[in-house]
Amino acid sequence: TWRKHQTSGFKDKDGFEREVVRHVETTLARSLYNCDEAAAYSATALAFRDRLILEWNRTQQRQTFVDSKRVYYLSLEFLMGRALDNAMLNVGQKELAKVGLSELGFRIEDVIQQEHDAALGNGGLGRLAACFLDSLASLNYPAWGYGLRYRYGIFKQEIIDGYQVEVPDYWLDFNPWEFPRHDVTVDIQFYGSVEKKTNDAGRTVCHWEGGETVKAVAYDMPIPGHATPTTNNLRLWSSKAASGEFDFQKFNSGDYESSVADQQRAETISAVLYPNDNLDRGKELRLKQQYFWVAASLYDIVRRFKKTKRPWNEFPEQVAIQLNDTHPTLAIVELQRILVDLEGLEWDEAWNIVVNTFGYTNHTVLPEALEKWSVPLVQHLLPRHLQIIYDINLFFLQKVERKFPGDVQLLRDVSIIEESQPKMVRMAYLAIVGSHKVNGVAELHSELIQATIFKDFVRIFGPDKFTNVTNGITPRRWLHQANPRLSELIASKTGGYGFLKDLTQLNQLELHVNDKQFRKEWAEIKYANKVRLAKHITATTGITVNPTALFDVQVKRIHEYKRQQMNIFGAIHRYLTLKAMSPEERQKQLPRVSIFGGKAAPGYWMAKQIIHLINSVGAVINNDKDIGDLLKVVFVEDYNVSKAEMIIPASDISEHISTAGTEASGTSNMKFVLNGGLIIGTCDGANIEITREIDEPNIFLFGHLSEEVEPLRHAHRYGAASPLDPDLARVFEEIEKGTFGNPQDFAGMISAVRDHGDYYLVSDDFSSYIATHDAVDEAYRDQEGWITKCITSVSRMGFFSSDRCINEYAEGIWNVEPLKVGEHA
Ligand code: 26W
Repeated sequence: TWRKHQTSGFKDKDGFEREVVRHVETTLARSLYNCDEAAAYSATALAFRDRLILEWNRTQQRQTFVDSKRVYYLSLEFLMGRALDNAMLNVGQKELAKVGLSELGFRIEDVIQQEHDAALGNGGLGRLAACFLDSLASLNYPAWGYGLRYRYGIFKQEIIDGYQVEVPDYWLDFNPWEFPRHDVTVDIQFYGSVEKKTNDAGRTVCHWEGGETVKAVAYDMPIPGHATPTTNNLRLWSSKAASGEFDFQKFNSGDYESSVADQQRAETISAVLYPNDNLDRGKELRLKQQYFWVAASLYDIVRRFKKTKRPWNEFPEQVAIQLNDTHPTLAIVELQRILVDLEGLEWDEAWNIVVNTFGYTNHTVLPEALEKWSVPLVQHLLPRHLQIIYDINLFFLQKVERKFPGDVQLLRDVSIIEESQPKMVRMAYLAIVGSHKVNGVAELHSELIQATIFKDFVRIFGPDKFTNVTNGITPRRWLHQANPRLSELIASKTGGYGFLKDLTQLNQLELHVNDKQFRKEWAEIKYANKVRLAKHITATTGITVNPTALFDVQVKRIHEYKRQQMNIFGAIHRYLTLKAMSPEERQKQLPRVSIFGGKAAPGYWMAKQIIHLINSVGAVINNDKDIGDLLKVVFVEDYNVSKAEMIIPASDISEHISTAGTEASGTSNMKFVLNGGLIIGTCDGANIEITREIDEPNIFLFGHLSEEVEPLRHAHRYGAASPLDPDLARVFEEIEKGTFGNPQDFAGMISAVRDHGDYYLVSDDFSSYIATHDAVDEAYRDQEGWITKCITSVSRMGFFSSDRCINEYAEGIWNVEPLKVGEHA
C-alpha cells in the first residue's frame, strides 16, 4: 500500500532498463556494447539515486511543512557498507531490477558486488549509527545524521606473510550516493583570541576574533526507509580552504607554494578517519575534526530552527541532538556559545536550552578510551570554548558544593577539569553535565557505568538522568539483505515479510520448529551459505575448507579485551589434542573450521601480534597431513560490512568472549543469532540479554562473571592468583618450541598472560572456555537438536531490532514522534 504514495519508483522493468541505458550512454558516455559490470553498477546506482532523491525532496518538504521536533544524530562514524542492494530492497524494486539487469546481460549479484563499501567507521559504534539511520527512516522519524566526509575511510587490510599491512581506502572515486551542496557551506573558525566588549545594553560580551577560517561544504546521502516513502538525510561535511582555490593575494605576490599549502592544510581536516577503536590518542587534528564537524552541524541546525521564527525557549521542543559517544561533546559548548555570545541570551536561560537539547550515549568503560583533551591544546585551538568550559565547570561545581558541602574530594573527582600536569578536559564529564539523559548500550553496561566511572554523577543528578537503551540491529540489512533465502523461508512461515518491520513476529516460527520440511530447508540454507563462504575462503587464501565442518567464527576489531588471543590459544590446544590421538580416535572427531577476521589499529602492537599468530598457526595446521579436514584455521582478510554480510549467515557458532564487563554491548552477537547461528560467549554486554530472550539451553556461556574480575585482577597483582592453566601452559610451550615460527614474534602475547598480571584473565577463563567448546562439539553432533536450538533462538530475537531501540530513544530521550506519511503530500 505504501507504494501507492510512492510516485517515484520505476513503473516496470522496461522503465528501469531505459534509465540504466540512458545513464550508460549519456552520464557514463559509453555504448551498451562496451558496458562491463562496473559500468552496469554505476548506471544502476545512478538510476536508483535519481528515484531516491525525488523521495528525499518530498520527505524534506513534508518535514518542513509539519515542522515537528527533529532528531539529529551526531556521529563521527557511519559504517554504511554498500548502498545499492539496500536501496533496491528498501524501495521494494529489487526483483524488477534483477529481471531488467538480466535482460541487459548481467547477474544482479555481480553488479551489486562492484560497489565499494562506504567504510566511514571503525567498528561497533559506526555500524550502530548506520543501523539507526535505517530504523529512523523506516519508522518515519524526522531525523538527520551528521558526520564527516572522510576522503579515506578505515584502511584496507592486506595480509602479507601473515602480517597486517594497511592500504589507504580511497572510496570517493565514483560515489553516486552523495550530492555535493556547494551552496550549503559554513565558515569554521580556529585559533585566535577572545576580546571582551561592552554592548549598547551595558552588558559584557565576548568576541572570538582572528585565527584561521576553514570552509565546511555539505555532502548529502539519501537514506531510504524500508517500505515507506520516507527518505532521510545523512549530511557529511567536507573541509575546503575558505578563500577559494587559492589565496590570490599570496598567489599574486609570488607566494604560490604557501597558498597551495594553506589549501592543503584545510583539506586535511576531513582527509582521514582515525583508525583507533577504543583508544584515545589526543591528536590535535582529531580535535580539529571534532570541532569542524560539530560547528558546521550546529550552524545548520540553528539556521533551520531560526527559519521558523520561534522563540529560543522552544528550541528543545523542536530539536533533539544525540551525541554518539563523547566525540561530539564540543557541540554542548558550541550551542552555549551561539546562544550567549551570538544571540545574546543570559547564561542560565541558554544553559537550560542546551541541557534539554542533548542526550549522551556512552559506548565503552575502558579507561584508555575515555576522551580527554589537554587544556593548553583547547586554549590554543578554541580559546572561547575553553572559557565556556571553565564557566560550565564552575557553575556545576557550585551546585555540587551546595548539595555536598565541604566534600573537597568529590569536587576534585567530578571536576570537568582534571588537575593533572597538563590539565585535561574530561569529555565524558562535560557530556554528562550538558545532557538531560545519559545512556549505556546494554543492561550490564548501563549498570556498570552507573556503579563505576559515573557513580558520583548518579549521586549528584539522581538516578533518573541515567538510563539504558539496549542496542539493536536492522533486520533489513542483517537478515533480508544478507540472507535472502532465510528471509524468504521465514516469510513463508510467518505470513509474509511483516517481520522486517515488526521483528517480534519471528515468534511465530516456534510453531513450526518440528515441521520436517521447514527444518530441512533451514539446514539447506545454512549449508548453502557455508558453501558460499568456503568458496570465498578458497579463492582468497587458497585454503580448502569442508562446508560440512562446524564453522566457528570470530569477526570483530582485534583487541586484547575481545580475546582473540584466547581463541587462537584454544585452536592450538585443539590441534595438540588431535595430534596426540591415535588415527582411529581422530576419525571420530568433529571437523571444525576456525575463522577469524578483523582489523588491528595500525599502532596497536599486541593486536598485530595476535593477527600474526593466527596466520602462523593456520600455516602449520592447515598443512598437517595428520589433521586434514579436522581443523582449519583461516584469517579472512579485510573484514568489513560487505564481508560481514557473507560471513555471518555462514556461521554455526560465533565467539563473543570478551572479559566480563569490558564489551559494552556487542552487536554482531545479535546478527549471528538472527541468522541461525549459536553463540559461545561470556556473561558480558548484550550476551546477557540474548540469553534472557532465547533461554540458557540455546547459548554456550562460560567464564568468570564481571563482579569476579576485579578480585581476580587484584589476586594477580599481589601474587595470589591461581597458577597458569596447565592446558594453556602446554600451548605456550608449543609456541615457544618454535612450532609456529619464531617464538620471539609471540613473546609479548605470552608474557602478558604469564608474567604481567593477565589483565584480561585469559588463563582464568581458559579451562571453562575449552570445556564449553567440547560441549559445542557434543551439541553439534546431534544435528536435530542443534537445528531446534537455532530455530528457537531466531524466533526469540525480536527484541534486538534497532526499530525497538530507536523507539526507546524516541520515547525516553528525544520525545519525538514519527511523522505520518501520506497525510501531507
Ligand atoms: C577516542 C577513540 C575511540 C574511538 C571509538 C574511543 C572509543 C570508540 C568507540 C566508543 C568504541 C566502540 O565502537 N564501542 C562499541 O560500541 C558498540 C555500539 O554501542 C558496542 O556494541 C561495543 O560493545 C563497543 O565496543
